[in-house]
Amino acid sequence: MNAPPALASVPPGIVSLADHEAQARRQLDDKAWAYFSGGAADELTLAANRQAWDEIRLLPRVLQPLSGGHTRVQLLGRTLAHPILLAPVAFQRMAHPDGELATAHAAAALGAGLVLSTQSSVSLERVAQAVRDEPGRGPLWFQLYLQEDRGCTLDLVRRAEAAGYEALVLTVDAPVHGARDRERRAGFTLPAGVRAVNLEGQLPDPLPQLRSGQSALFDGLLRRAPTWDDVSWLQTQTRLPLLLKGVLHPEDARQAARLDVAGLLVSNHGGRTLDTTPATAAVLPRIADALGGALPLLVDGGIRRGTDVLKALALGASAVLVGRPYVYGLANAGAMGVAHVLRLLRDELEIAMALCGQRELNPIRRDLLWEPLPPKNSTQIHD
Ligand code: FNR
Ligand code: LAC
Repeated sequence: MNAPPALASVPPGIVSLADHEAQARRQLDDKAWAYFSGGAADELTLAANRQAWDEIRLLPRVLQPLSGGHTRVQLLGRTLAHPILLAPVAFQRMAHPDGELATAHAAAALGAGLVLSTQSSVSLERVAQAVRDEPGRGPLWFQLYLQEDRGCTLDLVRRAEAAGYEALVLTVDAPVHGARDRERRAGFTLPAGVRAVNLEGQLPDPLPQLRSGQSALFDGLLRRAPTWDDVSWLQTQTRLPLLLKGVLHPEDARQAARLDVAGLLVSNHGGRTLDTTPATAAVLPRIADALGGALPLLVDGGIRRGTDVLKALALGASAVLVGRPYVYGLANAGAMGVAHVLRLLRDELEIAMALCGQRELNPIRRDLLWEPLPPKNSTQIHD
């Protein structure tokens, strides 16, 4: 691995996550930019994720006691310093030579939870070893993609357990890549030296000979696509808590609760899989209502401000994850950049809490969210 410049610093004038994004655009080549920033198809969900947080208005309370306030939350039996985790993002050495190692160091220093991708470009063992003994670090979770061969899946699970990961996050919304038009236009391929190192040595089974009329997708690539049975199977194979990432339908949330999973990540994969799904900010309260507190909920997609974090918690999440913003921080200044992104978000969260009269995050007042009244004298229109 190339030695990075010792403690690169964040360029002056970067004071928000949007500033990091603009700077990263200058930092990354066109292909890496297309991969990290892009979404699926027309990128409607990608845009909707952002827009939905922006459209929710906060209705602050004044003159509330604030002294002794803090951002601590409870999650899976642990107290976290704050509710911001780093979402699994593949191939981070494409953003910076230190890749996931820099990200992990920054997360540990800032007490942020880290979810490492199955497709990380630094091995899951190296990442865990670098940070697992850091005092004050947040949770260390491993994101799992079920491999076609269940033996290979088990191998990954055993490695994650042995390395010290504390939960598994099974991603269920991407049995196949979305239609990544932006990547295809840019001619995206992984640069030399950046690989899914955790999966090395795994040879995919040859695809079966298709009979006429069979689909290369359903009868080929997806012939062993994961199902709910695999979730139950996985639960019998590991002592680690299992969370599901990528649930949007309330009925799927109920099914997950029936299987007694440890938690749900309400996510549309940052708009990278199925385009035209609703924004996660719109889905979250419906899932929260469907579950009535049965499972801890986390949410990601378009979270860029401390106010977004506060809104997510008011809508029923216990914590949030951010994806692209920290990768932009990584591209801009390595570990310092990731730490800066986390610091900005947390500082903004504290300011938002103080200005909303919210000393703690639990309990959080639902009436913090503004709901416009229907227009006065509006008449009900029946058809
Ligand atoms: C992702 N995401 C993702 N999710 C996952 O479960 N495994 C993975 O390997 C990846 N890889 C990945 C790569 C890149 C470049 C991006 C942008 C995203 C999805 C990620 O965990 C998360 O759901 C979204 O990124 C959240 O949205 P924001 O914060 O990026 O808007
Ligand atoms: C992605 C895959 C790796 O979103 O999850 O690029």
